[in-house]
Amino acid sequence: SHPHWKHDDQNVWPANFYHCGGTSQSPININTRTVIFDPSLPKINLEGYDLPCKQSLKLKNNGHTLQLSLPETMRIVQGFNGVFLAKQLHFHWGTPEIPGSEHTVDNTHFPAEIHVVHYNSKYGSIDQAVSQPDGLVVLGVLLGIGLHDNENYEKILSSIKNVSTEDSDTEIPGFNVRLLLPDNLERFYRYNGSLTTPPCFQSVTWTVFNESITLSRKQMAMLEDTLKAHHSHSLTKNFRIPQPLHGRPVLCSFR
Ligand code: B30
Ligand code: ZN
Repeated sequence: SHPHWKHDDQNVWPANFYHCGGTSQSPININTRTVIFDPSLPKINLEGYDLPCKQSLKLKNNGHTLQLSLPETMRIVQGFNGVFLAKQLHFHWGTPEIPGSEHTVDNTHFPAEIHVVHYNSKYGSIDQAVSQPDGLVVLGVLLGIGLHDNENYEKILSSIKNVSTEDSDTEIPGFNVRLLLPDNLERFYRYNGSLTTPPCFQSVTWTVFNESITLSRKQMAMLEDTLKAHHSHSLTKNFRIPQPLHGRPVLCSFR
């Protein structure tokens, strides 16, 4: 069911997927010295993120990431041009030696990154939206290592053992997805970019929050060690390296 690309092959994505060679690709390095402060960036307003327990969510190992399906009752009602409906969230990570965030800040990778993917309600479905210039909004959170287990992420990470093989899935009870995001949603970077995986459509308005979240070393190891892709290869280093800006502005909501 999945296209035949691998993160190990990312140098040849542009040869096989036209858009991957475009000039507005993601991820990028965020150079904090050259970002442009824009006091007019509107506040992001999330609705319906506090899911009831009885709403079960599908957690899947799709062979290139750990992905949690989200209900369209979760939406971004302010902060962008239009209403954006949640579809899924997923992770990118590396190894204990090779930190695997996709976005870098001043050329430094974080250990991992979470993406919460939303599509523009005017397109009716993500399949229709995914190739449109104003089709998607992705919220990115950089994940670091802290001393304590993160109880909010534990709801997902404790189910990894049930999806260790490619294409396996499991159901987890609803929870407050807002708690996966940083406290401060007002400090973020904003730029126009792409899907970070093939077909790399240049359809994403990116938001990367300034505040990062920490998992314990043990929790990060659950991501790094436990998941397998096809032929039982470890599912790891599933990040794309930062792409050229080609003159794109990177806006910043804070000083
Ligand atoms: S990301 O947030 O830029 N990493 C997609 C959405 C967000 C990102 C990357 C890709 C996406 O919707 N891709 C198209 C659909 N997919 C996705 C999938 O669910 O799993 C199909 C595909 O094969 O390319 Cu695998
Ligand atoms: Zn992603």
